[in-house]
This record gives sequence, structure tokens and C-alpha cells, in this order.
Amino acid sequence: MNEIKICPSVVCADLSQLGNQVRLLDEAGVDMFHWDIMDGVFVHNFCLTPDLITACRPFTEKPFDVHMCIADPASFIPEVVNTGSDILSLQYESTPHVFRAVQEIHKAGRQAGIVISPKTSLAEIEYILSEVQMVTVMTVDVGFAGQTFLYPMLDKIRKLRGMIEDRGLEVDIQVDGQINDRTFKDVLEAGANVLVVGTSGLFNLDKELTAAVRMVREKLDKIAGEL
Ligand code: S6P
Ligand code: MG
Repeated sequence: MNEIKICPSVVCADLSQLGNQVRLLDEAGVDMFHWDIMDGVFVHNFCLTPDLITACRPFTEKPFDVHMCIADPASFIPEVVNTGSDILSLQYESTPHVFRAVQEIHKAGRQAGIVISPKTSLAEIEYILSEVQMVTVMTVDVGFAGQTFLYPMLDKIRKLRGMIEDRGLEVDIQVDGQINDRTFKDVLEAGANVLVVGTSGLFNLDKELTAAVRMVREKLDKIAGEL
């Protein structure tokens, strides 16, 4: 089984204290950070920006994954590379030339990820699977925190894990959208290993982030022990 990674969704943190929140989450033992960039075009919402990510980069050395849920992610690769982020995750549906975009990310020395909306089938991404380091399966429609988990995505995760194993690839499966105590077991059983945790999955558990992260880690360790 791939290493289980806790990946807080930074947009769900206290935005007035962002640098400190990143530092506290790092010290509490999270594995990486998830940064949503939204542009009000691909989704009807605005979110974090490259400048904000750059400002928070000095607060941890842990990997930053940037979920580029914007109209034309490929055209913003240089800006996101300049933030010092480690993984650039392209929203698949708004990236017309995915192969070229993935190559550009690799040329910049970063890892490439793709993010697929619930409506996108695995057949669409089969051709690019061997080129990316992570696939994110959206378990809600992209755009907002606090939505409803889409249970049919469990089968997608299961099939994706099978495709990765059949091909002998090393690809992380990240899940994003309502990943919390109610869904941890289901997504891990299905084959996900990178868990994006937001308000219900992490930040609401305890006002002390150290305690909240510890609670998540204990739950995940327990589930992993039972799998
Ligand atoms: C949703 C976005 C996500 C959310 C994350 C946390 O469009 O891409 O990264 O920030 O899923 O929200 P929640 O409430 O669904 O756990
Ligand atoms: Mg996201």
C-alpha cells in the first residue's frame, strides 16, 4: 500500500493567519499542503493565488500541491513554478493540451498531477497515466468546500488503483472533497493514499491544530491497521 498522506486544504485554515497556520500544521505532522487556485471563471469562486502561496512557502519545507482549478491552467505553469511549489495539479477538463502541459511541468523540475472532476471517466486519462506522479479524484464537484461526498467516486478510485497496479506504475491517488471521519475508511479501502482534509476533516476537530492533526493521524493509522 502507498504511504498514507495527510494533506490539509489550506483554504479551510484561518486565512487571517495563513503563514502561522502552515507552520503549525507542519509542526503538527501533516505530510503536504493542498492549495486551491480558483479564478471565478472555471468555477464560480475565487481562492488562493500564486502570490499568497509564495508568501507562505518559507513557513514549511513540506511539499506544496497546487490544485489549478482555473480556466487555463497550462498558461499559469510559470507563475505556479515560481511559488516554489512541488506538485502542479492541472484540472483536466480545462487543460486542452495535457501532454504538453505535463512536459512543461517536468521541464521545470516539478511533479505533475491531474485532477479529474466527477463527470470525467478514467478512459479519458488512461493515455497520460504513465506520465504523471499523482491523479486527484474529485469526490465533489470542484469549486467549494462543504459539499456532499459523491459515493459513486469510490468505484472510480478502485478502478484507478487497479489501472495503476496493472501497469506497474508509482502514482499517488489523491482524493479531494468531503474527506473526513465519515469517508476516510471508504476512500482508503478503495485505494486512495493522499487525503485532502478541510473543515470537517481537520480544522473543525479541535481549535488546536496539533490536536486536530493527531486525531486524524490516529484515525488513519487505525483504519490502515484494519485494511
Ligand atoms: C473544492 C476544493 C477542495 C476543498 C477541500 C476541502 O473545490 O478543490 O480542495 O477545498 O475539499 O473542502 P471539504 O469541505 O470538501 O472537505
Ligand atoms: Mg482542491
